Amino acid sequence: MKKIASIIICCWFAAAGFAQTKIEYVRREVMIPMRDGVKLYTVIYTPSNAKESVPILMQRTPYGSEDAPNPDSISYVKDMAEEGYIFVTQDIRGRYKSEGQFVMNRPVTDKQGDVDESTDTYDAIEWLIHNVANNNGKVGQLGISYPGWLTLAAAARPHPAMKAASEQATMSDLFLGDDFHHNGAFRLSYAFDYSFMEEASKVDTLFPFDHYDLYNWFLKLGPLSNANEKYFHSNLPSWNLFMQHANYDSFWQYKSPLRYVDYPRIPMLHVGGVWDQEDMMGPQLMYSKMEKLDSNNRNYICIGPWNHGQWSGFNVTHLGAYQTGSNTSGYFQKNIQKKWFDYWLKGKGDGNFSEATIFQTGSNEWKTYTTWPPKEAANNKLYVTANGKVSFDKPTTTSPAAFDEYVSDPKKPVPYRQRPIEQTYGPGSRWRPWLVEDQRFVDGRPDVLTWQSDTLTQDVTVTGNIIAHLFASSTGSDADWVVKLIDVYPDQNPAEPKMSGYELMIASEVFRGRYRKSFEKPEPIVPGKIAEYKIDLHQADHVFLKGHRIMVQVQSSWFPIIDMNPQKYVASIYDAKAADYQKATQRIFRNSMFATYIEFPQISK
Ligand code: PG9
Repeated sequence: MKKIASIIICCWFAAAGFAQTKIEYVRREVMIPMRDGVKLYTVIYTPSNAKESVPILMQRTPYGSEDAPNPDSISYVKDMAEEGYIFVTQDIRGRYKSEGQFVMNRPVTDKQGDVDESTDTYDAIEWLIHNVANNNGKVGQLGISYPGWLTLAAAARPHPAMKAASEQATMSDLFLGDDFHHNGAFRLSYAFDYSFMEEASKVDTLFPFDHYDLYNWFLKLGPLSNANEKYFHSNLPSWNLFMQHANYDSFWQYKSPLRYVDYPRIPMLHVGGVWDQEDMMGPQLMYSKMEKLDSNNRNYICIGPWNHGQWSGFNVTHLGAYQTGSNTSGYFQKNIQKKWFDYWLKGKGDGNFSEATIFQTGSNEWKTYTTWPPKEAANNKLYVTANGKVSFDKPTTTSPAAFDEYVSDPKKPVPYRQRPIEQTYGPGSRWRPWLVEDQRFVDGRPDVLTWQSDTLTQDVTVTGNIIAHLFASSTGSDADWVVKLIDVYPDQNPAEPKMSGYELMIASEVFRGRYRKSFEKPEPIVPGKIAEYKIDLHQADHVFLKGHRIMVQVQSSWFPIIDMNPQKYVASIYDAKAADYQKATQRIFRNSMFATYIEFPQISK
């Protein structure tokens, strides 16, 4: 199913449409032997008429390399191809045309004799620098998403010839955030689709759903144990592992790059999208983890107005309805990515890179910062208050009745995007832009709470890490909390009529209540007792423009991207029975003692 792969991998196979340039590329396919004898299928494009030796730019992928087109025909690397690089793309072990066994996100082990993605990259580089003519002995690696994580893993234990890397939309910790869980809440529809796609066969395969609207299909599935009983029959290793490791145990911790990634051993450019529907956290978390140990100033980040991997496309000027006002992918490809690799691999340029290059949404301007998030940003607080309002002033009321409430019903979960909810990578899927969908589709639902500001009389900018502090109670003994920070456009918006009244999510996240004290050791919620939930909504740099309003929403389901919390504590949600799923009344408090707020970092002008 190459079609699926070509949609999601965003590697050399992105948007086409450029004329041939002076440099001619010659394609070659080889099987490169690894230290344990397994051979990996590799496609090499070499510039036949380059005047000098050139570096190797490598990408490794689980999505199939055979269709890798000529590198000067795709926007992602076209600028580099025009000036001459050797482009290599390799199927990782066990996928497509490579030998060996595939293990999803096989962790770096550091055990003598073991193979993992860093040793495979090491062996591939060793072979390439000795067997590809006219290379200059310098290798760079890049990739988006799984290929981004492969880059991160390789750079964690780099071959001496590996001189620079750019992980782009890497997944980081798969329990705390990114593809398969967010704060312990299981990403049901994504995990279901993706484990089948990668593990049902050596090549990408779509699960044969018998419904188009998967909201209904997952609702009908009922308890999660039904997935194996009815469909997978314990044949998918990743799905089985999800079912067996309900908490942040040693399995997840061992798998996490937080364990095996330390300082930037080689220069690293982290790239992410603010609206990345798969791996938003990865680049932010990996940048900040490495930054703490970056004594040689080799760690950099770029965040743009993109969904998953959108920066690889040709002339990207919008995401869904959101217009960025300029070609953001072109800017990235030419001014950031190419300059980066040219400097480290070819010695071109002055090497003066900005620590953080961030596209500020709302104002639609590229900004640079010397620290990210900016150290100088003051942590202002945006409170939810009475009458559905938000305010930068803390509520003064001491009334215990200062709360808003709703009933969360597992039989009627809130859809995470407008229905029909198509298969993630299926035909007609609107998965990719869902984080910028107009949130008006949940307006009026009794199980979604909304607070908003008056119309802003001046621009309000938020820059940095947005964190929600929810003071909440539930009548249940477990609960999910979804918090959304939303930019509400003016009801009449002549500049962009389509955006009139639009409710654009700027930041959002889910938190599974049982993990409020520890992801390793979940605890029931005490019914009726107010507890604080600290929920990282990740980073943003956004201007709420004059005339707009700032909105906050809270709800307890986001279905089926997040599985429905039974709302009754059971040791493992994966063993929950149908009868465990119960309605619960949720209260969000807004008095002086229990003041729900959002950390709203702001740089003073
Ligand atoms: N989001 C995909 C993925 C990355 C890493 C692990 C699992 C899934 C991807 O697009 O490659």
